Amino acid sequence: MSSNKTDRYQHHDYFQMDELLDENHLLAREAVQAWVKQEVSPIIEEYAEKAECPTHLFKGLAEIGAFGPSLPEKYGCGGMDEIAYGIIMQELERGDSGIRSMASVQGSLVMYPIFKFGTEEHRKKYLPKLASGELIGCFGLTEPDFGSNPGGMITTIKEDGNEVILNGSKMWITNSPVADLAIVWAKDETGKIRGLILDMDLPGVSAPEIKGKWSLRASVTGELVFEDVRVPKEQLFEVRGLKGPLSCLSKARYGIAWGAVGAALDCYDSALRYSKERVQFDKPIGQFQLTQKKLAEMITEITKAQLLNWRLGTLANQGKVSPAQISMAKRNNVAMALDVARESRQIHGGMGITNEYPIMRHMMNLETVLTYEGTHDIHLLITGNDVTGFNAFK
Ligand code: TGC
Ligand code: FAD
Repeated sequence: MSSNKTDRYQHHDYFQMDELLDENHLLAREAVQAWVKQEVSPIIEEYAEKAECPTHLFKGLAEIGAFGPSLPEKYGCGGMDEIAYGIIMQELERGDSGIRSMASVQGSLVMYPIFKFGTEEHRKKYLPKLASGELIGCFGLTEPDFGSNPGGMITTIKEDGNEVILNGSKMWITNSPVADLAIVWAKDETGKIRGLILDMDLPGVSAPEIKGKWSLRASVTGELVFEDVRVPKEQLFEVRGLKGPLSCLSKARYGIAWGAVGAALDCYDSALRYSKERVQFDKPIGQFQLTQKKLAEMITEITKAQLLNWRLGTLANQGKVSPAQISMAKRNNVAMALDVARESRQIHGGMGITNEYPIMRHMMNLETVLTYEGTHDIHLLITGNDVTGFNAFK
């Protein structure tokens, strides 16, 4: 039985969605697919097994335009639309959720807030270097005691002349151990949440790695610890309140809604091929109704998620998408991908638990994707709040 480490992946487009895409979208997809095939697929199982981040891929991600694809070209970014951004995330996550994370954090959680909330000087100073991968960034919102409820954070900044003094800690921060800068969210003396661009080399900053993850093993995760860090005031964003970080999350959650479909497509593709090749009781297992039920339901759910993404992207391009619509898509598509991974694992039988196939890696990764950027249940509560007008968080 041949493994999915080979490059036999076929794109699955059951409802002819490609007709809804323009030439730029298709070119972006082709370029990222080719890069993933050449640079990610051959090495990813090994890096995941070693629990090591393939940091050499940052440069390649920059070269294919994965950092800030929908931010303006004048800052060295892609200048593409939101659908192109989504397609890029989909193709990266078909390779691995951790690789998509490398791009999500850099583009949506570091470059986007600098673009949206920074000064023109910030934009000119940081965006081109972040787009080219010369600088790597991370995003510090979550704290040890404040995950789903970031508004409760206890990291603080205190004014002192031309500087602020930063104290506190952040937890579960993608890329923090390898980052050159961090977007950090902290409360000022009036209790308002402020954001700042932090140089990771400043005295008092440390970023110990979090070890022992069984998920997102090819992505590096760490803490951020701040001990009396003196940050120049000009590094602060003007925006105040939780809407600052939450609007960055909207951008990243949008990318995850697309990315999760990529992981699901890879699991489905592998299961479909396996079902035609694997013979039991003298027949390919794809001839059994129970296998067909799994495959038919997988492609149905993938197709529904693809349609949801296309509409989400269209609304985003028109500037009409709401955070609650993004939450619905993130929640639906990640849960769908996890279900597809589990069904795909069953179709692969015992082989499905090995690293000959990508299924267990995707499945384990998706447990993180279900949790970060707002958990599955938090997104359900966002939808509940949106449709009823009643807030059930607190
Ligand atoms: P709430 O009172 O609802 O809102 C506070 C202010 O924010 C505004 N707002 C948003 N703005 C833009 N985009 C959104 N998605 C927004 N959601 C809310 C809101 O209008 C309000 O504005 P204003 O002007 O009235 O002040 O806040 P709350 O404290 O009740 O919390 C709401 C809740 C629970 C939904 C929110 O805190 C939440 O989303 N929690 C989940 C936390 C989360 O997602 N953390 C992610 C951390 S980063 C991460 O995981 C990166 S993974 C990276 C990777 O590797 O890919
Ligand atoms: P908790 O908030 O403690 O939640 C535990 C459980 O309680 C969940 O099931 C949750 O749904 C449930 N729950 C909480 N509140 C409610 C409620 N009101 N009603 C019902 N149920 C509730 N954060 C960053 O800031 N930057 C990053 O780069 C980043 N990268 C990450 C990378 C990885 C690998 C992981 C695992 C996490 C990352 N995160 C990052 C943090 C991530 O966003 C949080 O883990 C997530 O928001 C959930 O917070 P928590 O883990 O503290 O869980």
